[in-house]
Amino acid sequence: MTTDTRHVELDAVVVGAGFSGMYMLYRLRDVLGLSARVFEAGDDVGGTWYWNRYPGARCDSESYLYCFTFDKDLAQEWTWSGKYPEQPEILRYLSHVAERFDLRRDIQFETRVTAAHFREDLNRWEIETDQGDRVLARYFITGVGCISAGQVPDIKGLDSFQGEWHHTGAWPHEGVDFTGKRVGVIGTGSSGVQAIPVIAQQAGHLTVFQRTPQYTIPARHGTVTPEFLDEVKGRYDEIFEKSRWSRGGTHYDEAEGSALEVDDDERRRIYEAAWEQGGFKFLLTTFGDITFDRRANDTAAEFIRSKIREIVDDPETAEKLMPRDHPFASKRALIDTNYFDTYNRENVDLVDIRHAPIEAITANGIRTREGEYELDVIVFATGYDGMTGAFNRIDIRGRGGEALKEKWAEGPKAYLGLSPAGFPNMFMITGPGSPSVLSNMPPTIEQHVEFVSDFVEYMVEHGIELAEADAEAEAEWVDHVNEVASKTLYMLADSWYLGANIPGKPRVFMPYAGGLGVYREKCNEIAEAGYEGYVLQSREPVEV
Ligand code: NA7
Repeated sequence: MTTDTRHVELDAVVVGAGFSGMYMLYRLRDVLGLSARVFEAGDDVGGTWYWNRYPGARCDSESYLYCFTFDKDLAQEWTWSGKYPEQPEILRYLSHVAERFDLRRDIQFETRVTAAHFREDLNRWEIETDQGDRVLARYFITGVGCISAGQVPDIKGLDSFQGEWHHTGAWPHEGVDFTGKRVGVIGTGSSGVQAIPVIAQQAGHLTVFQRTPQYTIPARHGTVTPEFLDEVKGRYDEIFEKSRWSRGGTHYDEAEGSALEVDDDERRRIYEAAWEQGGFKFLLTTFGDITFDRRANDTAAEFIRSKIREIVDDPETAEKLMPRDHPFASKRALIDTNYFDTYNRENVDLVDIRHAPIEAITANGIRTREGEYELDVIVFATGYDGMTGAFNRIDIRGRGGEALKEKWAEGPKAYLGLSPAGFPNMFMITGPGSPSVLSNMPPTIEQHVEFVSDFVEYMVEHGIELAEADAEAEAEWVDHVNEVASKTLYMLADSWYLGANIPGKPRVFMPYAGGLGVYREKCNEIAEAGYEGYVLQSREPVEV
């Protein structure tokens, strides 16, 4: 156990050593010259990619877009092996970044932050950890991730199960051997859709317990050639700049036309081409109104259903796999490799638990209303208490001892998704109310980190002791986030974006759907106007 931070005073404490915490540390320490410490629960860097080691775990953004852009040499020297980066490779990349910038010396691993209280008597944050550390810090910055608080549903009888079970987000480092075993997977979101085809190849038998059928687009994963990487690297400046100002954090030419303004043949041709290219291009580059207009969306949804009909041999299984109760991409759009084909395998069965819900987990497997399925291993691909769950696990208190959890009881509130009013000098990287999970994460994280570090630099230069979001500015931002969301189709699905997967969680759309580029522009305007919407308190009384 490291105890060298007991009762110490630092400029900043950062929670989490994923993309966010690592870059934040670099900016605070190496760019601004401040003292900073990162606390990380895992025993190494990586965040999401440290925990999510399930079979098939892979990023849905293309490799050359899923990386840091702040250092040109770093971008040039790293070589990705595939079109999409797989979990072990992302972890190697982040390890390389940690080494290159000597980050680990200021990261305290195997340490969970348990409490962070704003001490009004000191104008400092007092941070406590499960290792007994107590730190006073001027700035409290969270990089806790949006989908890090794993959710194992409360199903009767789990304790009695005689086999082994795992949640995809807390996968054993040594892996799980499925050879010859009877495996059950509950959940068909991103994690399930990635894991199911890989587990099916190894397991004796796989039963998939599906509550909601999903729209998923083939990734068309494969290796990348040196020529491709050379070409991309030669254009990195242009590619990165475009992704920074885009809606989804990519450099794709985002479509603007309507799916309703072309005839059926042309529409089908465009969808076919995007289906062949694979990945998020289907969502971003086909038609601009898919996420806003239900009739436009229906055309994409029907196209995907036609593909399911084509791919899946058994018509009854195909029917069960066809999503009809929510628009395409109103839940997180999914990218897969051989997902629908997997249901043509002899050793795979699909159980519709919307029709016959799970009643209990027994000693031998899972019992639904219609029967019992004997299993050796259960995989929970059941998702996360998204965006707010990781905050609620820490006792965070602002002015007057107000708990963040209480402040957010009706739904999260924070100015720009960065700063909750009443919590001075607290900044959240990819917090609720920011574009975060709706765009490619690394450029989104970089924008947040750079905004925060520029703000901190401004505070240091201008002798500002405290920066606190103005309650009115916060309320306006939350209204804006809701208003933008209300114009999308996101509101029509029971998704984790809306907290719908967690019993009792308020139904509030949490990320900002305005897009990364628009958000960046707003943040820049706010910074240029002297951090409008924040109340700034000077360190010394200003002489007039
Ligand atoms: P998701 O996307 O939240 O998917 C969870 C899946 O588990 C989804 O199919 C759920 O069905 C299902 N689920 C959740 N709770 C239950 C219960 N109680 N019973 C049965 N089925 C259940 O999580 P992922 O880990 O796949 O992906 C999270 C993010 O990671 C993803 O959005 C990307 O950003 C990367 P439902 O649809 O709710 O009916």
